[in-house]
Amino acid sequence: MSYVDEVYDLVVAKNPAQPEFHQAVKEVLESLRVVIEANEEQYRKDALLERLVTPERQLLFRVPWVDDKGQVQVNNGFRVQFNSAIGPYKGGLRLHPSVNLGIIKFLGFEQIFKNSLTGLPIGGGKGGSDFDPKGKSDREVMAFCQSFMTELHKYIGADTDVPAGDIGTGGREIGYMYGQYKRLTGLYEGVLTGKGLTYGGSLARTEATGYGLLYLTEEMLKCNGKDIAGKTVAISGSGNVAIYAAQKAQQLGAKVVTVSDSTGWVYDPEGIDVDLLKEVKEVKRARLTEYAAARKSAEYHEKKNGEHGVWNVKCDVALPCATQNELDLEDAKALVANGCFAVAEGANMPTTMEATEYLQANGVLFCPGKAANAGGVATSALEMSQNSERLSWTFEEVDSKLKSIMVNIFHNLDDAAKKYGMAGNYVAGANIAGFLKVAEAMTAQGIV
Ligand code: NDP
Ligand code: 2IT
Repeated sequence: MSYVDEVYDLVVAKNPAQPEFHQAVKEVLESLRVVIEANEEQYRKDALLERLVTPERQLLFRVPWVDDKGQVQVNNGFRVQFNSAIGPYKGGLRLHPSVNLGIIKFLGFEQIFKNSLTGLPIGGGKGGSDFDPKGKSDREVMAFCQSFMTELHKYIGADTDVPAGDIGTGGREIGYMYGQYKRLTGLYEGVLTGKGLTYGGSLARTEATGYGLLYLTEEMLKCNGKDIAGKTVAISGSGNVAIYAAQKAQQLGAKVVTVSDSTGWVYDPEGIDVDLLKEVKEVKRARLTEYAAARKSAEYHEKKNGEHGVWNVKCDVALPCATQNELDLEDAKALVANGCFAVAEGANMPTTMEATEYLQANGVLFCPGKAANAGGVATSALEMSQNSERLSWTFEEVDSKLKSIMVNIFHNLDDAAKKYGMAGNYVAGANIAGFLKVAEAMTAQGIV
């Protein structure tokens, strides 16, 4: 049996009931096959792949907090410190009721390669909790965040592990967590990114993932003889990534016609009103029904099981920006049938493996999340740099660095795909380019 297959089987056997983690590992290992086979003897001897798929450390902890009725609630807390070969662990904290160890491991594993692709010195990690911030008062969110950090602070630090936002964790949550970290440790340091601008945050971090997604998409289209200007774009999600993806798409001259949340989606043929969307989602924390109620041109659709939602809408470019496995084979077929020619993942692993293969087989340009959404963590690394030098850069400075990072990422994965005989396969290119740097650093540092 090949080394790749052996290691994949090992992952399934040793990590039962973690389908998302298996999926992420499979996608990476499959596209590394050529690279692994060329160095199989050395990698096997060093157990390089076994080490790569095994987190350096996994922290699981209890998070008790008191709700507004005086009732004690208990959530599960997680931090997976996956790989520190190229820098301190770096990756977000997801707060969503669906969070479990397998989800955090899939996200942490992806983060290793994503962070490597940014070209910046950051290792891979991820964390979170099954706490649901939705419908909670600010006081309840604060109580949770303080309890979560009371345990987490023992394991993180500006030079060891630097968490940030993800689903359910935005500026409010980062603020409460930072306050508690500072109180417990007495340290005013860049231990979290995505901080507010008054206490060490970076300009453009809020916009970075969505903007970066569009910078990369623009470059991918350009290198394939196409232009984002004038194109129709379908976006899923209506959170941090989706909002700023929509904003930048419009600035680049595209028309964004959809957004969604977990209960429904909006089709707005005149183009999404981003200011209204921001008001509904960032200020009121409300449902998309409020967006539709305030906008004549918008159609609201309740989410139904088995329905294709936003992917049924005719578009040129699709940008899934909500969550994992939200774009399946049927969705991919609908996109191709409607003439969509490019898909770039704003979310982490939003496209199933079957859907990815179908899109690629049908000539759709496909850029995986670990490259396309790397602008968020890249700008987090820029926030760390600013914190270290006790300075803050202008919006333009951060944004122009972000843009050049995204353009570089695209060319790195394009070149890697070509070099290994898979021109145009950006999934393989991203995995190979991300892997090679980490593998070299792991090898150089000996068996640790
Ligand atoms: P937010 O919490 O700001 O927004 C998430 C959006 O996705 C919301 O519209 C939410 O709807 C929807 N959503 C979440 N979970 C589900 C679900 N299970 N089913 C349907 N819809 C869902 O998160 P972000 O925008 O930050 O994150 C979106 C994606 O981007 C995630 O995959 C994240 O890992 C990834 N990402 C985020 C980065 C960042 O910097 N924030 C960086 C790189 C990747 P609702 O509000 O109804 O739950
Ligand atoms: O998935 C991701 O890359 C993020 N949620 C951002 C991580 C970060 O450290 O900024």
